Amino acid sequence: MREELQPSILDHIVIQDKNVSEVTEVTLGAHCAKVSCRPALRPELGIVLHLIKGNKMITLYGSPRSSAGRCFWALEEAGVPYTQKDVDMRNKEHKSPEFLKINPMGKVPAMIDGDITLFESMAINYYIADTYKKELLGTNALEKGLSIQWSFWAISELQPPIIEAFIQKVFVPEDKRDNSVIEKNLNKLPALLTVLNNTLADKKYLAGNQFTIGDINTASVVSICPMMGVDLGEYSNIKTWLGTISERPAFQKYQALCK
Ligand SMILES: N[C@@H](CCC(=O)N[C@@H](CS)C(=O)NCC(=O)O)C(=O)O
Repeated sequence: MREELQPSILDHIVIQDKNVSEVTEVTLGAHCAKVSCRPALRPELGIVLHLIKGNKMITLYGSPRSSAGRCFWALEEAGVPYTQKDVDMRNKEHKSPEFLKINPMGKVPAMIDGDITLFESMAINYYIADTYKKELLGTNALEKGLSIQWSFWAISELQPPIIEAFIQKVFVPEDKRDNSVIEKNLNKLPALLTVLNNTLADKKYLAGNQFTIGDINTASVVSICPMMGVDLGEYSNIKTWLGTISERPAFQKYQALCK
């Protein structure tokens, strides 16, 4: 299968060695006639070709250790080059007029890709998959539905009690801390984690055999649990699932960014 690159459509290509993060940009023109493979169709060459339309490169705002982390993971899974921009929360840069133009909520992450600006980490991840690696959406209607189902579940059911407890434990000074809020919210977690554990009894990933954005979005929330003193060891299927996921090279690259 051949596809000639058209300089009128593509401004430049990015050639990325699979094993290193270094990226070489090649301007189309003289070179374009020599490049005739589709992205990721020539793994034997050891290179991945990213076709960048309109000279755009993703910029992701936020630290990999924040809610932006799941987006860095998705970018690594998609194998797409990106630029990371720190937002100085201590100096309230996230509430500055400039940043509010990017995310009117004044939060990270936010993403700019060419003329597209998005916020909400899980939505950003679906955009990354849809634009750069469609299989991460799921490969059929059921997988796609399950991927979205578990993302919605993670953000609307699992994350709120974790965050409530997290805020009390981490941000509220000890003398002002309300332990009843921590207890009430942590008590909600076993029922939720049991639902997740049960669904993973006969599945490798949340959508079945296909790893999707739903796994990234859900695992990134579940991974906060141990920080709250929740022992995931009681949930053997969740542990197996997290173990499988943690072997993914993209996950390991994302983890390295967090150090
Ligand atoms: N639902 C949002 C949550 C984003 C969020 O709460 N980000 C935190 C950092 S982890 C933030 O920017 N907080 C600043 C604030 O709330 O003022 C998402 O998933 O993108």
